[in-house]
Amino acid sequence: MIKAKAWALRKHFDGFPKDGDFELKEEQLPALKDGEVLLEAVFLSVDPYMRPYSRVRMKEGDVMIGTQVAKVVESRNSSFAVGSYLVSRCGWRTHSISDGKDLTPLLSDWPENIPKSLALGTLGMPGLTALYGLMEVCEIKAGETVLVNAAAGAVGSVVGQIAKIKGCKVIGCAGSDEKIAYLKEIGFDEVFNYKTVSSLEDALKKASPDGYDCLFENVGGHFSSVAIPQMKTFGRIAVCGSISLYNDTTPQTGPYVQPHMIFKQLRMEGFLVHRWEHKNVESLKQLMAWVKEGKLKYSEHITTGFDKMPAAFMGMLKGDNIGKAIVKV
Ligand SMILES: NC(=O)c1ccc[n+]([C@@H]2O[C@H](COP(=O)([O-])OP(=O)(O)OC[C@H]3O[C@@H](n4cnc5c(N)ncnc54)[C@H](OP(=O)(O)O)[C@@H]3O)[C@@H](O)[C@H]2O)c1
Ligand SMILES: *[C@@H]1O[C@H](CO)[C@@H](O)[C@H](O)[C@H]1NC(C)=O
Ligand SMILES: CC(=O)N[C@H]1CO[C@H](CO)[C@@H](O)[C@@H]1O
Repeated sequence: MIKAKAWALRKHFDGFPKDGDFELKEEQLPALKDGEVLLEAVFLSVDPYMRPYSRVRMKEGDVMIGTQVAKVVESRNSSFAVGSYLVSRCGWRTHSISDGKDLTPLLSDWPENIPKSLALGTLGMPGLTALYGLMEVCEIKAGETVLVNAAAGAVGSVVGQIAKIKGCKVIGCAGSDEKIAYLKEIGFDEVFNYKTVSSLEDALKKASPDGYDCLFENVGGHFSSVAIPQMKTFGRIAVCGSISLYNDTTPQTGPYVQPHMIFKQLRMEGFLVHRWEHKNVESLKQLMAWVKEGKLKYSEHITTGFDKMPAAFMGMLKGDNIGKAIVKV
């Protein structure tokens, strides 16, 4: 019999998450039934959505939601070979049993020299989010100017690079000078540290005096209020995330967007990556091809130890990560 460890939500987050909001539990897993597989976590993902979804998808005591790259260690289902790797949505657990329904195998020809953890980042949900937000929502065209915030993160770093591949000019901002150096290294045209510029408005005007065709919005709040007036006529805004608002207890208010939306004839659309799930296999193949060609570079911020899951999650919210925040068991 296997003893699994799992991190549960002990108490709903109130403002920024705290150590005491999490609780480490042990679970005894039963023997496998026909059709089931036993999974062992190899890499776990910590993502911003866990903060807002904790309120609506979880009750106190539930295991934290999330995905992981897992290895099949025992199988009573011929579709899943022992030793194979897949992405599971079983949450913050070291071991789990699945009937196979919520499992996504890694691309079949995954190269040896590409870390499997990328299935949680550039070659997984965040990479797909970047691709769909740019291609389906912003509908970027060569020659356009794209602005992305949280640019050094899992989604943002892929957004900038795909926009470059598609022939756009890319402006990105992030919260440290080390991140800014990284963004230059991976080909962003203009970059700035939003925490140290004296005026966000001036920084945006300086980075692109003609304004922006597309805004890939990861941050929301104040940034959004300042960036929307900098859009060009017929600009498109893909509302992907609003991390600056996720742990508010009192809602923030800001300037109203309607006049800019009207007079600049802007389009603003929120989206969830799952909308284009039917295209995921071909999209992942495209992302993999760019990675292999060296056109899409990746960085990971890896924390070692399942016991450090809460710290890794809180660290990501605070901006510790360049690229995807990952926990290695
Ligand atoms: N719609 C969808 O389907 C979908 C899917 C995936 C992700 N998302 C959203 O996309 C965004 C990025 O996700 P990710 O997984 O790529 O995370 P990430 O960017 O790798 O990590 C979060 C980053 O957000 C930045 N940040 C935190 N608080 C901030 C604040 N108050 N103002 C500005 N920046 C702040 C931090 O970087 P700095 O050092 O730069 O501050 C931090 O590193 C999130 O909003 C997430 O919810 C949406
Ligand atoms: C294996 O799992 C899949 C997905 O849940 C299921 O459709 C299939 O019937 C299972 N196969 C066997 C042999 O149990
Ligand atoms: C009130 C509070 O704790 N605000 C923080 C919420 O989390 C973001 C990062 O996710 C911080 O930037 C805020 O300062």
